[in-house]
Amino acid sequence: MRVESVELHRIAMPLVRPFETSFGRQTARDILLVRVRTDVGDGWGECVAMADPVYSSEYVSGAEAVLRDYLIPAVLRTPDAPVEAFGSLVSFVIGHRMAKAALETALLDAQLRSTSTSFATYFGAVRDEVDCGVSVGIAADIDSLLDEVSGYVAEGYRRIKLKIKPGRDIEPVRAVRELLGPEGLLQVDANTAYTAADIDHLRQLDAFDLLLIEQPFVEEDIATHIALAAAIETPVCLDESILNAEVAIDAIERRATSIINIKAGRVGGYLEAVRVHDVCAELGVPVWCGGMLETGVGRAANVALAAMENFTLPGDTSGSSRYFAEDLTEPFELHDGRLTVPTGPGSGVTVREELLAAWALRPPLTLS
Ligand code: NPQ
Ligand code: MG
Repeated sequence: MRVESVELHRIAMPLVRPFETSFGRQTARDILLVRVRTDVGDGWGECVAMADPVYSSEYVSGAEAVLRDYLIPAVLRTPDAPVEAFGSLVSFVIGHRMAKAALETALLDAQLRSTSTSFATYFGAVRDEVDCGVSVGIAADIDSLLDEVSGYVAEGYRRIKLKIKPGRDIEPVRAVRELLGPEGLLQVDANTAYTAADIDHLRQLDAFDLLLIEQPFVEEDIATHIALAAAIETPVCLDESILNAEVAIDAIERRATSIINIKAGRVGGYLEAVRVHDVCAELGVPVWCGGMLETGVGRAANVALAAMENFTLPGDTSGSSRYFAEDLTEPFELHDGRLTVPTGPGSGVTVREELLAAWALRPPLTLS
């Protein structure tokens, strides 16, 4: 495979409902897509960075700049390299994992399409469908929260994740636990909204039989996660803190986390995501697939990843309609609370180019 050119597409997609987390309220998704054009065909990757640097230090215009100025030029200087060499090709760039992941995924898609191999086969997936959960934003009040959760339960979602923050935690969780009954799978995600002073407060969550509490403290603060994990029955799960397989091993060995959320964008790509999966499996730590409000391009790859053996908890792999009225690819639809793992070459989905043009924020940038 020889890379001939790389395109950056920037599109806007309205969300079907505002999504509020401890870091703010989103009403639209500002999306950056990478297309690689090679002598054996095209490949697509989606950058999961948000419009603003509020989930992590990355943001979409920054990702676009580092792709344009560093990552894409590095690939164009070594256009024959297989995707497995991409990590070392761009290791001179520190961080910028979401930007790297988008380009690596596009290369992987092109490479696998050329040999008619699916992402799932390449990852070593063991399932042909995956259990789906849904992430529920912070609601205006308990009644609207219960309405929203009831709708997702009716759609078949197998696990509910509530976004929480100080002052919007114990009572919403209590209400949703009552709605779901004792058997319903329920977990919470704080997106770093708490501090060490909140450990006693968070212990109240033990009353609600949660699957886990996700990332209560800032990314760099492994120590406070260790302290919470020792003080609480509810398993602690890290998201933002887990930047690669080595950090995962360290956090597990120090007992900061007993379950891990894997997002390929956050760890620099699907190849590293597979490594995180593998080290967690060796250490007996279950994982689940996170989500970043992806279009069908990113969703397809996530569903393939979630079909690996140690993804034993339902992921934030929701249906397309959870976020978008219309998807950029063929839509992902739940069947009995599950999504079907794509089997076609590469990601197995097709970008609807007429929508790409209709939703473009600006003309694509082509580098060659
Ligand atoms: C999480 N995702 O697990 C993230 C955070 C998140 C599905 O809860 C726009 C783009 C809005 C990406 C809101 C879920 C977002 C976003 C939240 C990611 O922490
Ligand atoms: Mg999270």
